[in-house]
Formats: sequence, structure tokens, C-alpha cells
Amino acid sequence: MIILHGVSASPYVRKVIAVLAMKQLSFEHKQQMPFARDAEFNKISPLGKVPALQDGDITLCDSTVICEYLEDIYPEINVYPINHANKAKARWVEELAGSRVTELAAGIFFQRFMRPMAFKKDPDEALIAKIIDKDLPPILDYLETLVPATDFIFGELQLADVSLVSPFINASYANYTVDAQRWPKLSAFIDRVRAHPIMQPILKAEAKIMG
Ligand SMILES: N[C@@H](CCC(=O)N[C@@H](CS)C(=O)NCC(=O)O)C(=O)O
Repeated sequence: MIILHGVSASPYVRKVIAVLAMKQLSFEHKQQMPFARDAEFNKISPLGKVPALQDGDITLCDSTVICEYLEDIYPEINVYPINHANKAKARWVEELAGSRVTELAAGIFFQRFMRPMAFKKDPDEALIAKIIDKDLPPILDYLETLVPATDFIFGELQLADVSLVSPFINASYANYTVDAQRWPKLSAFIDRVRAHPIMQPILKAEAKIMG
């Protein structure tokens, strides 16, 4: 049995949940909180970060490592493109999403949600304003050129789509949505990924925990 460790509302954990769903793999989910400084959890995730995944004797951490492992070991349904050039593009989208996009979009969530909850500190509103007004717009301009006007980046929903939208799902919990007037393609793409039959049950289950 596959065991996934990590709270559902993490943008990185959400990626892995979506991949398990796309691949139709059943798993046990342990809602491990990040920043918990949990000695037992650190044995399977040395940096203390979520997600971590156990599959029999194999223990892995880092969402990208986990998703690539799942793709290699359970290849019946692909979540990366087969074509090499497209696969490289998918990896770039995943890398960008997991670095700068998460830093900014999920950063709003971190400030407004995690900081008060996990660290008992007020959100840094000046930092949030800088993210929204200065840092995010050039990234959103680029993403507007990257996402398709219909369907998903490689036709069907895959990991690249979920990776890219995942930090914006966190931002939406912190009352930030991409301006549909200024970035219409990206805004519609985010809505399309959220509405996909793979994502709907995941987001519903997550909303219950967040609520
Ligand atoms: N590169 C890692 C990043 C994972 C990550 O930063 N997770 C956050 C939660 S969203 C975390 O566990 N943070 C706790 C910490 O940094 O101590 C991945 O892709 O899994």
C-alpha cells in the first residue's frame, strides 16, 4: 500500500495526490503538517518537508522525485508527455511552478494563512502588496503566453497543468485570484484545471479540511 504523508493544502502534496488520482492508484493519506519538527517524520523526510511517500520498502521525499518515481513504476497511465521535447517542457513548467510561482502565489497563502496559524505572527502586508503589485505580474505575463486557450498544456490534463495551478489554489484560500481582465487565458486555464473531474473531488476533500 502506498502511504502519502503531507497536509492536503500543500501545493506540493496536492501535485502528488493528483498524480495518484490520474494513475488510479489507491493510497493511505497521513495528514502530516509541515513545520511540525516531528522527529518520527524527519526519519522519512530529513528536511522535515511534505510530501513524503512510502511504497513498500521505498521511502521518498520531494514532490518532483515522487512524481517521477510514480511515472516510472506505474507507467500504465502517463502524467508526463511521451515525446522528449514535450517532456522537457513539462519539467520546466513543473520546476517554474515549484519555485518562483510557489514562492509568490503560495507566498500570499503563507503570509495570510500559515504565518498566523503556525507561527502566531501577523501577515506581512507590505510583502503581500509587493508580491501582488510588483513580483507576480511579470510571471503572470509569461504564464499568459505559456498556457493554451483551450484544454490543457499537452491536450489532456497532466502533471504540468496541476503543478502550475496548485500554488494559485493556495493563493485563492488567501483571497487572491488572477485578474481575468489582465490575464484572461491564465485565469480561464486555472478555472479549467480546478473544474477537471480529477481535481474536483480532491479540492472538495481539501476544502473540508481547510474549513
Ligand atoms: N521541493 C519540495 C518542497 C516541499 C516544501 O517546501 N513543502 C513545504 C510545505 S508546502 C514544507 O514542508 N515546508 C516545511 C519546511 O520548510 O520546514 C517538494 O517539491 O516537495
